[in-house]
Amino acid sequence: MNTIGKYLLSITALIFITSCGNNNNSNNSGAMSSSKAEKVYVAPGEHDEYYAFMSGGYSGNLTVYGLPSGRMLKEIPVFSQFPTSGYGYSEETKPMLNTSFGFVPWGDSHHPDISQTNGELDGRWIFINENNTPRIARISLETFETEEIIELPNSAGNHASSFVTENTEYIVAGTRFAVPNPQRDMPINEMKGQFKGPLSFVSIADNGRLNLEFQLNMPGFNYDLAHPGRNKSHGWFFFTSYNTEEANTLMEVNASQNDKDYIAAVNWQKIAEYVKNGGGEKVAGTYAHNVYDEKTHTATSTMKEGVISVNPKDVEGAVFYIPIPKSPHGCDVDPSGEYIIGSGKLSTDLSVYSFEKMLTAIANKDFVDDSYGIPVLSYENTIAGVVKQPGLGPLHTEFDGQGNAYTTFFISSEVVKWKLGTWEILDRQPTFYSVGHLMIPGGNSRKPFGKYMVALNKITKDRYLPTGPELEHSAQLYDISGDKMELLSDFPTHGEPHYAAGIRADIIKDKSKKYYELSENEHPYVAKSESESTVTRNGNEVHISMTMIRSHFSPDNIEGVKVGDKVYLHLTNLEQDFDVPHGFSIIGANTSEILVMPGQTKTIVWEPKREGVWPFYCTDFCSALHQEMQGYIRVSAANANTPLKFTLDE
Ligand code: RUQ
Ligand code: CUA
Repeated sequence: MNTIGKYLLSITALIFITSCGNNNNSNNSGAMSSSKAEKVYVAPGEHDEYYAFMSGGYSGNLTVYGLPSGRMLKEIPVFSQFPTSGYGYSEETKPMLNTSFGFVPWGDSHHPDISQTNGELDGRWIFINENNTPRIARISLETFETEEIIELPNSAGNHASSFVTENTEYIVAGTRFAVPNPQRDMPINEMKGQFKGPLSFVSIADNGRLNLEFQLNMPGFNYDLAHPGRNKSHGWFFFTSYNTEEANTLMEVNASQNDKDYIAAVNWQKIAEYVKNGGGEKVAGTYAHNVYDEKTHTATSTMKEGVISVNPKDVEGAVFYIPIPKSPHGCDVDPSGEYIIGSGKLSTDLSVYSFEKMLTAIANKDFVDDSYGIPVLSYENTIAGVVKQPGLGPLHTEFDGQGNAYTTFFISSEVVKWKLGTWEILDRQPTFYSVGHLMIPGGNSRKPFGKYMVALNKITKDRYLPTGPELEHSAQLYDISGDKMELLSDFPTHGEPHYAAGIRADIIKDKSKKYYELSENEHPYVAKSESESTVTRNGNEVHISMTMIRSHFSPDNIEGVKVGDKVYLHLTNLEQDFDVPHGFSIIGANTSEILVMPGQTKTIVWEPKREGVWPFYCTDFCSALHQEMQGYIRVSAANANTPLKFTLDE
């Protein structure tokens, strides 16, 4: 090439590069940006159109955002103690974090999913799984509080969870790590054929109660993600698996040997029927089942023993494997229920399977192999189509309800929109950077609300002001109502959002609870009025039933407490008004702060270690006289005989 040619080429390259840069920057300037600003602007006093519930990842919690504004509305404590409200610290909520391993006050939450009726989001509850100590939580969308947590025994790395079937019949929990089942002492390198991959099915009663109905004792692969069939495939569940090699070391190499891993297709209706008729055998498995009672404002933890285990070989026609290229991650089902999308992380193409073709192949017994007695269908006879060269490192797919799918690509940092059925790529938009999950409100249902898409990115660098080595992950909001996705805004999330669930706000906002009825409070130590407040001694236990109302405690002077006592402060907030919590704090208490909602009773324990007169105060700025909301407890020596006395205004 001559010099001029080279020169032209480099100019072109330069233009290309700068125009790329300008593309990104054009988001921030000119008329375009004002129209984008309008799209995310929610005027003061106005409400957002959608709720978005973002997994808190390693925070163990769930955060609530408004869309399109990206304003964080609340953090709901689930699997972790939460100082802001005292969840997991108060005596009433500590049992929520009990497990068969004891008190586990910090978890790793992953995939929230909202309850459904006839395949549409009904806004009763949201479920979320804990990965490390396998658990599933149910959160009320009236109170936005965690009401129930069930542990999954015999499981490890509860990742393929907590996805809901279309009438909220079941939520599932896979095991991401194959483990001996039952757990036992054995050499690690003998895992092949010995370890198992139990898939748990937890049923949900009309009042929300969870029940571990059965575990499908699958071969020892790693079950990574799952989604229920819906519409025509209702009754089935699909799980991606990796490490069909059953390698136990240097997994990044050894678990990537096979050309194909499997999607497990499970007809759960068949298995539930089998179990109902007495099928399966009861095996060992200890697990905690923790339930929060809204009337007593108290959680109980029950340790349960034994679970029904089903051998997949014993239920004919219920479990099949479908080959899928290269270590799949996401497993997503489109709103019609016909297409099952498996994302092979190391594959260059995206494989989409057909539910109909799968049924035909099963009917024709078109099996190419079997794996530990489970029939393996052929790739060719189940594949619906392939999205060619869509990007690098596909992870997750959501749907807009208009026949389009949106897949995230971790390595090439983009969301790609493509058409179901024709498999053509319609649009691609960069994300900043390394997107994991994405969420379209209602995207995991028959009827997605296809207006917005949120990309949940792993890497944030340079998007916001630096905050030291740790940056909150970045979420990006896209308008997907047109042909092309349009990036509207960035906002930080809390913890690592593995997946999210979104719902139209009007489905739940009017049901949202404003306060707890004091008249319905059945806490054993409630004081429903100031005249009911008491202090009683029982050996070295002192129980104080104290009330809180703007702007004093009753009683506010207490004497007769001694060093070595165990003082239970049962605090009832007498307010019957929206948004008037009171707090409580006393120097020297380990649980040094608690927040009590109107009509609620909560308890902290204080073991005074020193004589003196110790002040306590309200921690929530509740009125103009909040600073006056305070009191004293006199603590005498262990052998003193200071009489027990409690007063308000003498
Ligand atoms: S998994 S990317 Cu739990 Cu995809 Cu987070
Ligand atoms: Cu009550 Cu401040």
